[in-house]
Amino acid sequence: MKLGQFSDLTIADFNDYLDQVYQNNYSNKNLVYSMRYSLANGGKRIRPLMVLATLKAFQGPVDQGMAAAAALESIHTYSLIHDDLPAMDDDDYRRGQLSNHKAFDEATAILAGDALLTHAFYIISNDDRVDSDTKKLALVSRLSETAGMLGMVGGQINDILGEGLELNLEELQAIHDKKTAALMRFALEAAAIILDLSADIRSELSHFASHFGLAYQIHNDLQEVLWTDEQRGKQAASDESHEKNTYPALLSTQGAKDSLQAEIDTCQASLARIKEYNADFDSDLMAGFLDYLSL
Ligand code: GRG
Repeated sequence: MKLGQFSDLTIADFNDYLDQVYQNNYSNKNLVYSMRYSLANGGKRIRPLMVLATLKAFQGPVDQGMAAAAALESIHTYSLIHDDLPAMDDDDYRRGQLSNHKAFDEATAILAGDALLTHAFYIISNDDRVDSDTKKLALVSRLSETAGMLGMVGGQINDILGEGLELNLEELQAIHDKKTAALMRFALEAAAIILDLSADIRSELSHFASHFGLAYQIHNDLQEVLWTDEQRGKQAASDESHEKNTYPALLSTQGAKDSLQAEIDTCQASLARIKEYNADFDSDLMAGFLDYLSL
């Protein structure tokens, strides 16, 4: 199956599920309204899709991944709200619309992020589609590991501490392994937990997700450089790209493109190995994620 075909239907189902989870019928309407604003405003849903497509690729029950997928998107959304705050990136816009603290106010944005983070664990622990408490505990454990100080938040603080320093490639990769790839590892591991997959397959899925995460970050950095090249002229773009630790700043635009291709090749080899472990694995469906990485 092609990922596009799968994602159209599945994302619609996922959005309905998310809508139910975050119904705006609570007394604290402004908080939930602000959470829904950021959950709804145009994200690509790639992380939830990774959970659900992995289940599908192993011919598993896609509906059992909804809670993990919604929890993951909640945490991703909180990270973007907090990342846009004046104390972090100070961005007025996200996905072409006002960022949460501009559409509401800073206190609401901080609390919306806090509530999305906390509710992620509520969603998983109160889910009735995954019928094993052991699996739910494993999902909570892995999500807290990949999102918190051992994962995304740890990567974010190292990124902030590294600003203005000349990091080497290994240091940059270590930051993005935590900041970006860790949540993607959770996506594939969530499916592996639900399906109770073997340790060999789990570790290969994790390998795929780690390299996909790095590729996603390189792609994101390159898009910014190529966009600013177009919009503001090459000199402005290259000046700016040196302020922060990004792949194009460290490796040059061409070097970053080569690294992106190398990560894509690693992902493809990883999918082929999973297929060797399990002949029913739909590697073509998962290869669809690599289409996100075209420039
Ligand atoms: C504030 C705790 C905290 C963490 C922030 C994720 C993050 C860490 C910051 C966001 C900035 C950024 C560029 C992170 C790299 C990961 C990345 C490419 C995020 C954007 O993800 P997409 O493209 O977003 O999947 P959409 O808009 O599609 O949901």
